[in-house]
Amino acid sequence: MDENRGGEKVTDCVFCSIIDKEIPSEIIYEDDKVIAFKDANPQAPIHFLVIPREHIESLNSIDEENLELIGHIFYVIKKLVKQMGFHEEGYRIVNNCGEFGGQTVSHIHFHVLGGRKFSWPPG
Ligand code: D5M
Repeated sequence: MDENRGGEKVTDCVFCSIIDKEIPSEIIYEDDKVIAFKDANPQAPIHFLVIPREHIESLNSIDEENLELIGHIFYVIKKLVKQMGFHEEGYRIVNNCGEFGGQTVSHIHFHVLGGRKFSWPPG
């Protein structure tokens, strides 16, 4: 188990298993607070997820203690898109929250999508 996860592991959580390297994933970035890895079901030429090591179920579970973490996630996204070279053409960040929001994995995650033009409104 990852001793640096910042919270309890949830045994039936696929993203906790990715953090603990119990299941394979294409990790593109990690630090002591977050990891980023390629989405297994990409919806764009570039599609990765950024998640906290701490198991937080969704945006509904965020409180004041998590504000720095959420800011860190967005700062990591900004650095990664710049490093990967698609910051100027633009990109989309998505957080699906709850059933109506389309959330299928109950470990908060931010989708980063790029490499094509996106339409609005989303489906
Ligand atoms: O998005 C959950 C996303 O998580 C969805 O785009 C697929 C992705 N996913 C699920 N399992 C894996 C593994 N094992 N590796 C990489 N990506 C994965 P949501 O917003 O909850 O609908």
